[in-house]
Amino acid sequence: MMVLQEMADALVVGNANRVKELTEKALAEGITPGNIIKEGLIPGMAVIGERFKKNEIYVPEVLIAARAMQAGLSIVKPLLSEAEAAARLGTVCIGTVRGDLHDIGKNLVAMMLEGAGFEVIDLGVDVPPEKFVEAVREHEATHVALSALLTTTMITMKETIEALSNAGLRGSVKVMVGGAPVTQSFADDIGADGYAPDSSTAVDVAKQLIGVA
Ligand code: B1M
Repeated sequence: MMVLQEMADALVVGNANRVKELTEKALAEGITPGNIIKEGLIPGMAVIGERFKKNEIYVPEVLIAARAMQAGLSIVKPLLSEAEAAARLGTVCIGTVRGDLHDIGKNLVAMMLEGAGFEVIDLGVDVPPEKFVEAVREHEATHVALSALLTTTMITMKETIEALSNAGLRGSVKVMVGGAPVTQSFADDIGADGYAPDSSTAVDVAKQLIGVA
């Protein structure tokens, strides 16, 4: 459908007003909120993810595109039927771990996951392990995404995984970790299920962990 292609193109160039207009037009044409997300907003965000991964664009362009995505998403999200909401890929509880206030990278990961079709519960920064545990229970999360930018706070990722285990939730939730000082070998050491060096890869990893191509 033409309007959805135009919406994806407007998102890629970060034109939030145009995305908003086209979202309203698509709704007026009778396109369902779920299809607007799946065939307009997500494909646009997927292009941004690929370009970011190839270093063809940088953080500012991703943030501008994400703002355009939010312009459309904020209109259609409240209109999603229960069935459409249930068709989401999964629910991710994301946060920057206790003691750490860096949130730019975490916000990018949250936006990319939302743009890829996940429900994202953003717990913010300086999030203690108990808050992750509570949120996983409350939202029946499929994934937890932990961000840390300080070498001194990386250890809290391990504590968070332990808290999930102690709460009996470890079997039902996939834990992903990331942030500048985090590595695959650290992720393996602390028993995380996945590691992503950047926000686009975080989407790939989140999907792989639940067997979605
Ligand atoms: Co801070 N800071 N900072 N800082 N800061 C760093 C991280 C540092 C490397 C700077 C340096 O010394 N060169 C250093 C850490 C050193 C270390 O631990 N080895 C540092 C320090 C020391 C500090 C303070 C202690 C400084 C002080 O007060 N003495 C203090 C700590 C405060 C605290 O957290 N308790 C502090 C404070 C701050 C500001 C508040 C001023 C500000 C944060 C603002 C904010 O986030 N709202 C800040 C900033 C901006 C930085 C730098 C300059 C930039 C970080 C950033 O936003 N990068 C940073 C130096 C640097 O990295 N060059 C630095 C851009 C962002 C897009 O990248 O966050 O890596 P990044 O996210 C990427 C990936 O890592 C990945 O995807 C993202 C997108 O591709 N990713 C994930 C991130 N999270 C993920 C989660 C996932 C998956 C992937 O889940 C699955």
